Amino acid sequence: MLRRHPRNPILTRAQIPAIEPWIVDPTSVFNPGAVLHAGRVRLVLRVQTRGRRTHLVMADSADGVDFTVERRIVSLEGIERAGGEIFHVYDPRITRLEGSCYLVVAMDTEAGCRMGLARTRDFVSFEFLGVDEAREARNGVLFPERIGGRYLRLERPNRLDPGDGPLSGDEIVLAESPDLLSWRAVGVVARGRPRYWDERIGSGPPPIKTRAGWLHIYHGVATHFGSVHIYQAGVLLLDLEDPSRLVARGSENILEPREPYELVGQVPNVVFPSGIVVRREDGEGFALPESEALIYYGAADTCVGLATTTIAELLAACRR
Ligand code: BMA
Repeated sequence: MLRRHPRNPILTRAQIPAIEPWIVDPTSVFNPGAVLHAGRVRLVLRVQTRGRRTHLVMADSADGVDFTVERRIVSLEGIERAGGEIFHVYDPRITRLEGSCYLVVAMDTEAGCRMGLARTRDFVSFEFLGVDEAREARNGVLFPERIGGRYLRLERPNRLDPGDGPLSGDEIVLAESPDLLSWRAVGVVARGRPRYWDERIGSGPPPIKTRAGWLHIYHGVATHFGSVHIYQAGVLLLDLEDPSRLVARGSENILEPREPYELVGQVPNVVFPSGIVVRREDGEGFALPESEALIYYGAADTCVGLATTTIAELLAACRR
């Protein structure tokens, strides 16, 4: 039900300019964060080099399809204060909140995977605000507003040990915070469904506010095929006033690897939604049902795909 853009993949490693000596002929670009900023679509790309090092690089577009990639590595000012060695900063999710754009990033550290937070107002300078030391987790996404005075975040605790790779998880948890830095888990909003398409799950892009509730795209991993895991995208809906309450969840995926660039690459069989842009909302910030949604996703951990749909279609998929 998502429509792949005819120009997919919309970003490949061929479009990443050399940023010597750090980025030269990189291996891949994937899992971008996305936001609408001053009428333009901004992506924060995950660029991976042949040394398997990860850098964040910005891209900018007027139409959301044709991107110009900046010749500059995004540096999160103050990240050294996090202490210890940080191996990778990746999979940024961007939320506009109280006039700033916040990035929740995954950080591979000596202690494990942690969620870090950075803020920017202009996409020129990025201020690192802190790291959540208390949690082994990934796929953190902030809500675009406070609810009941609290900041809210969806996150994916890494409690499963697959034995042959990084820790993973099968729950999306709602957490709350008075200050964006200290977080308390409120409860599980969705669990993996063993034997079906979404056995392990984690948040995709930040939730979208609609009159029907918080619309949320997540990724699900089918692990029962043995030789390969299949990453797909699905939708769920959370209650507007109490987002710890699941209102609806689609039973089928809405995007699965089918095209060659999704089936073949660095990690085969992966579509990994990480950014969403909705252009039309009403006066109170609710996305209009007829509004188009641009969904950016990593394909096979190698390139960036774009799939489009409408808010109304996504809401219908939640109830199917
Ligand atoms: C997940 C994350 C993503 C990645 C995906 C598929 O666990 O590491 O960054 O895109 O696996 O490899």
